[in-house]
Order: sequence, then structure tokens, then C-alpha cells
Amino acid sequence: MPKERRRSLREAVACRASPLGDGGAGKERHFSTEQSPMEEQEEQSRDIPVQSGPGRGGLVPQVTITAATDGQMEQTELDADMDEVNGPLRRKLSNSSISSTGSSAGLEESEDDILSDNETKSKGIITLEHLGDAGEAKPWWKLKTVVHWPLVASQRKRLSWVQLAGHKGSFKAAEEGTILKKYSENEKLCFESLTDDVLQRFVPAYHGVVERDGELFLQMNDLLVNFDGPNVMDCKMGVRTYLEEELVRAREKPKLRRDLYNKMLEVDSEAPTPEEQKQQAVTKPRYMQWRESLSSTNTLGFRIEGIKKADGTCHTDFKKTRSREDVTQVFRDFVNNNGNIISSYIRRLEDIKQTLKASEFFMKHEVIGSSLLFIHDHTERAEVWLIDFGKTTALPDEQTLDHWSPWQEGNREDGYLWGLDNLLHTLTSLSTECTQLSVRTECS
Ligand code: I3P
Repeated sequence: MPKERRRSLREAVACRASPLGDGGAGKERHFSTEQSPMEEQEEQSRDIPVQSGPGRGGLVPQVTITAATDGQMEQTELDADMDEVNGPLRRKLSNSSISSTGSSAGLEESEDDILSDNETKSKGIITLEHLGDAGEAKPWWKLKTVVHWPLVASQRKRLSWVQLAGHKGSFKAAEEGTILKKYSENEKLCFESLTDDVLQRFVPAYHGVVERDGELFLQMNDLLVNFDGPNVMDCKMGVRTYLEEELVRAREKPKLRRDLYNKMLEVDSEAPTPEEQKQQAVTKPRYMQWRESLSSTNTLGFRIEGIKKADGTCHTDFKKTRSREDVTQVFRDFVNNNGNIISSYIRRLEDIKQTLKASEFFMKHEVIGSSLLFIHDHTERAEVWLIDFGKTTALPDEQTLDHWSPWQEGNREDGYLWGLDNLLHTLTSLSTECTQLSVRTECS
């Protein structure tokens, strides 16, 4: 959801009939409840069709955003409080308002940016420090940003999770089998619409809005509870990762981001243009487009964001994982050449694909920044789930998308199904390879 439209929790609360009035610290209150149990994985046997390539160049139209001139740029102090947390991991605690919009082009620190990319995400392989009970299962949401406000040391110690991959979220532990994700009006609307959509069985069960410690959250099922030492991969779907309205806004009121410029430099010091070097900042769409072209987003319609393995290690250095071969290699390592797991993933993805095609929700939404979450464990249980709807936006009345046509600004296509076809094609090739490998092993 664009920042301007992401309401701060304070704003969200103000719009409600005083939901926070008597909410004490640690207290949780439900405002609406959808108590549907998590659907069990449905694995129907079917033949695995080999998808042929989509037969298009894989290039999406690029929109160049020219940032504001120097004269317009405010050199705001980055209000980061660098703090040693979780051993070598450091969090950058920002006090900036969640709903900050800014009216002129200026340096904008990401209000979501908690972990310093310089020191964490781009390092690639990071061992998760679990500060809670030893042996406790590590849920999928530990791949995400979890803390968005300054914490005192004791609070920090109690937090047992750290964020490591791509998209930013804010999570809290909840009662057994559920998690709390920072409130987003957009995501809430999606969960509500999905409740009576065919896609619902592929989405974490949603239990409504709850308040905890003065903040609002969406409560949903923890997808990892049924796994024994889960391996988790987050794949961001689609040929672009920003909404069309973000482009429009960036043109009208370009905001320069030094943090994104720094993230860009970290990966490729040559990437910024001379003008960007002078400004020491880039606009967000420029950064997002650069990320998309560097990874497989533009060329395959999906990209790998992060992996957490059963041994607790997290791998997030996939910014340059671009070619089909590179992606295949990552999947090969992820499943450890296990053909059964790959086959289960393919069956589940085929099921998802057919359901997406039948889904009214899918037809009527621009799905941006949403991920497929792959989970498997040593028992060969394997599931794929649709997650992250913070930037999934309802289309105007009557408009629909096929999610396959190339994107041109104005048509709002997101390439989700095209990406899913490519993903299936990649996994199907890998499955064939695994089968050949096992035949060779048996024969030798
Ligand atoms: C981030 C990623 C997120 C995006 C975030 C980017 O880049 O593209 O999806 O959040 O924007 O910084 P990276 O993966 O390289 O870390 P949204 O999807 O919410 O836009 P942000 O810095 O404005 O949070």
C-alpha cells in the first residue's frame, strides 16, 4: 500500500468507535472475527504438464522518474538510532511517522526500515537468533520485519524473532497457532474479500483485527505450525513491485530516498546515474525498477526474496538471482534435490493456478508485492500459500485483469499468472532432472 494511503494505526484508531479506549498493555481485543480453521493442504494427484515458455521478451515498459532538482531537496537528518541487537545484527530504529507523506521532494527515510540493509539483509547468509524458548518452531513470519518502534532493552530481549527478507511487515506473537501482522487497511480489505472467495483455502486463515499494546494488528494463522523443522522460501510474484499510483505520485511529487540510494550502492556502485550520485538519493520507483531488472521479476515474473532453512539459517542475497538457471539452482538447493517435494510443490501450484483463474477476487484486483510462500520439512510435507496483500488493490468497477498480458502503464496488469507459468515451468524442469538423477543413482 502506498505510504500516503497506509493509515497509521493512530489514524485507523481515530476512524473507529474508540477501539482503544480501555485496551490495557498486553490486552488483545477482537473487532471482527473470522474464525475459520486453517485448511489442510489438498494434494490431488494429477499429471504434471510441462509449460512452454510464455513466448514474449520478458521486458516490461520502464517508466523513468526524474527526481526533483537539488534546490527542492531537503537534507533531513536521518533519524536512525543505531542499536546493537541480537549479536551482530543491528536495527535502525526510526521515529518517523507511519503516515508521513511529505509535501515536497525531500530525502525520505523509510518508515519501515528497521534493520539496516548495510549490515543485515545484503550480507546474504544470516543465522537467526531465536531468543525465546529453545527448540520452539520458527514461523514463516520470522522472515519479515518485526519491530517498527523503539524498544527498551528488556522488550528487545523478549522478542524472539528478527526479519531477514525483502518485504517489510511488522509482526507480533499471538496465541497458539496464530500471528499478528501490523494493521493495513488494504490488507484487511483483501482478507475480508477473500473470506468468501475460492482462493481462501490458499490464504492464511484470517481472524480479524485485534488491538495489542495500543496498536492494531491483523490476526491470522501461523502457516508453520504443522511442520517439523520447516524450510521456507518467499517468492514475490509479478512483473512489477510498485503500484501504478506510486508512479503517478512519484511524478507529481518526487521524493528522494537516501536509504534506497545506499541500498543500490551496496549491490552495484555503478548503478546510480551521475545525477543520482550528485543527489545521493533516488526515488522509490526508480529503486524498485532497478531491483526488478536486476532480479528475475521483469524476465520471469517472480523473484526469490528469501529462504529460511530448517537449520535456522536465512539466505536473503537473491537480488541478482535473475536467470532461469540461477533460480533453478536456488530451488535445487532449497529442496535438496528431493523429487517428491518438487512434485508436491508443482501439484499445489497447479491447483493454485486453476483456482486463481476461477477467482473473482483475483480477477478484480491488481496484485502487487504479494508472495507465494513455499514450506516443506523432512517428512516431505510441502505446501504453498498466498501471502502479503498490503499492495493488492481493488480495480475500479467493471475493470478486470488477465494477469498475463504485458504491463503498460494504465492497464494495471501485474503479470502474476505469467510469473506462475514460469515458476511452474522452472519446477517442472527441475522435477524431470531429479527423476533422471534418481534413475541414474538406482542404476549405478
Ligand atoms: C524493498 C522492497 C519492498 C518495499 C521497500 C523496498 O526493497 O522492494 O517491497 O516495500 O520499500 O525498500 P529491498 O527488497 O531491496 O529491501 P513495499 O513493497 O511496501 O513498497 P520501502 O523502503 O518504502 O519500505
